[in-house]
Amino acid sequence: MIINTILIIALIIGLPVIIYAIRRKESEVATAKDNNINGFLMLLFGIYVYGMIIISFLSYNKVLLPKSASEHGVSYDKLAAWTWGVIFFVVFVTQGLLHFFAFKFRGTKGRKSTFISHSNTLEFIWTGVPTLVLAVLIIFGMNIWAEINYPDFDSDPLVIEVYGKQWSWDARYAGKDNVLGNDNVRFIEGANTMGIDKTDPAGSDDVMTREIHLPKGRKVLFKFRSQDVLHSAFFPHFRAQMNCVPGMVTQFSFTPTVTTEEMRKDPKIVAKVKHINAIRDAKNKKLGEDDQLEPYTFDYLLLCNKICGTNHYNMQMKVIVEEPAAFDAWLASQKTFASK
Ligand SMILES: [Cu+2]
Repeated sequence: MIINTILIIALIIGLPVIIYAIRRKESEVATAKDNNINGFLMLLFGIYVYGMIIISFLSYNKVLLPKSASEHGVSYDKLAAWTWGVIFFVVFVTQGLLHFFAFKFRGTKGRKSTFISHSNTLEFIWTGVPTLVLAVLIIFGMNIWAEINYPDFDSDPLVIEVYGKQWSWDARYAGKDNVLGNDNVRFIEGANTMGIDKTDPAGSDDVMTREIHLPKGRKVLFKFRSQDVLHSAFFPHFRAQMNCVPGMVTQFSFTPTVTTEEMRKDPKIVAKVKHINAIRDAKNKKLGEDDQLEPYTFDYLLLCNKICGTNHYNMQMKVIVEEPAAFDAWLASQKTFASK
């Protein structure tokens, strides 16, 4: 709302200036008045840009994700924070100087610019400083990349397969043997929505589910497949994403560290849920008795992050992180592929 108002005000102020500039054709040579107008407009525009940045930070920080719910997510967030910190520092200084110098050195009769053909000192500074800063960021980033993408597979991770298709997800647990049975798109029939091979004994104890349960503190190794087009399995709260590619298996591993119940008590989530429910309450006042919206409760989600067709938005699956005992009880209560 505030942003819209500011944009409209900016347009109202800006339009007459543009129209004035277009209509005024008498002279091609800038007068002292033109130079002053342009100088001050550059300064004003700078103040406007900085104002917008500050307002956006204040009004939109509530839509940011809460703290990471996975082990690697903490280093991932640290890397993101450092990168943003460096970017904002550089932008604040350079953009500010750009507007200020455009104002300070606006055209003045009789003033000429200095001609500098080359300066070794300047070349050294503007090559050296970015090289150093980028090298630090890249080395830091590559370490975290390696930590996330080459996890220690000897730690007996829980194997879960995620199968994307237009437009829903299926999940499969590898069962007691922790080995997924073979699969093929040609075996898809009736309840066998993931195409599990009936002749492979490793598949008989596999468990197909419509939601993902994860035990807190245990490493999970996800195997991703797609039935049709490119999908992308996106777990925003765990800072994890991997493409699901037809014809190949991709993988990603993470360790959940915060249960759903614990995350629901996080102050940021409490505020978010309160905000969403206030919107729902307001809507409910206008809706009939049969169309009432249910109150929202927080849940982790698996989303699709590739625009994969008309119902792309509908590709979501609930993810529940719970204590290991509760997880074991839930998995034991599920039917295996053989018993289906
Ligand atoms: Cu998709």
